[in-house]
Amino acid sequence: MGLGTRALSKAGGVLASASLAVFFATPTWAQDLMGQPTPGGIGLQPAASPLKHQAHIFHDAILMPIMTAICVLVLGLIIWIAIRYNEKANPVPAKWSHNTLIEVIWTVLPVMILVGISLFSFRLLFAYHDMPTPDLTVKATGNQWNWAYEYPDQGIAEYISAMLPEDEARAQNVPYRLAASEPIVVPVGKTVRVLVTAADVIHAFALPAFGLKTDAVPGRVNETWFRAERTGVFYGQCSELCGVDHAFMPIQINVVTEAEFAAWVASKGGSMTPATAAEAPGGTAAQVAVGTTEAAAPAAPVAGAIPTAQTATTPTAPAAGTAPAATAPAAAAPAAQ
Ligand SMILES: [Cu+2]
Repeated sequence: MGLGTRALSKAGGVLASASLAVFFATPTWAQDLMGQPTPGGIGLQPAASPLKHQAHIFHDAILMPIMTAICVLVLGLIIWIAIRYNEKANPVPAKWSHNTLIEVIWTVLPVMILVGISLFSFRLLFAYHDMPTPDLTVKATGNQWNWAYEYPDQGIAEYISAMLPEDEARAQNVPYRLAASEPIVVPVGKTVRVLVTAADVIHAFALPAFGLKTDAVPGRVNETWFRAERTGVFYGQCSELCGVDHAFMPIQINVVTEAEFAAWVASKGGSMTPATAAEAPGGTAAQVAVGTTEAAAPAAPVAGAIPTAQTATTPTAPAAGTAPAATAPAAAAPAAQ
């Protein structure tokens, strides 16, 4: 019996140190697998953009301590009441009800806590809203069930990004169900504006490492932005239940050097220097120069792109055959569904 207990306690000790090791090892793994979920990972994905760093601070340094303090306080009160005021310890309970002071305290205190949280929350919200002048614009259209991307300023016509089939993902040693057939490619350190819309139902463009989560709504253009701090491959997913294949429309962003980006643009038939903004299909450079975010969401190119996205929903038929957005008639959009 004694031996068994000792063995059990030894096993428990090993387990405890193993779980501690896993806990402390997680950041290292997370570093290795930057941009994707990690086995046994705890906490948020490592940040790779300024906004995500701010979100980490908000979560780790403000929300979690407040939540922990509240939980400890409430648990302490429950334990104290259970011990001090149980039937044995307190056989004759007091008969009073209502205590104005306590009721004021437990109304005002939560309000003050929420107001305190909202100050930091709004600061982060405004940071998301205050996009610096973008260096690059990518339009992302959610389809059932893939993403279509377009680079209006570089003249890269819409192309389809579907989930990489399992055998190809295994062969390339990339994460199945996160890897995409055609990624978004952006240069490192540049402010990338993402115009997000959808062609059929509501999707959501989400990528944890950059702190992105923006609804993709048919007939509407939402805007978000990020600035990648390092090169690498980053994964996200559609984050709005959008149908049976909702889980199979990953988002992959490859962050590369400027030279690699220029080479990729050329390989896509685009140009780093369109002669004028107006010449690029759905070009946004003109609006960028003006510096107004209101003008940054031209309705015509987005609406015009919807029919092409509708017709190319199979992974086997990527960009081939899809026309640049500006050439498609905007009026055809509503008839698609
Ligand atoms: Cu979706």
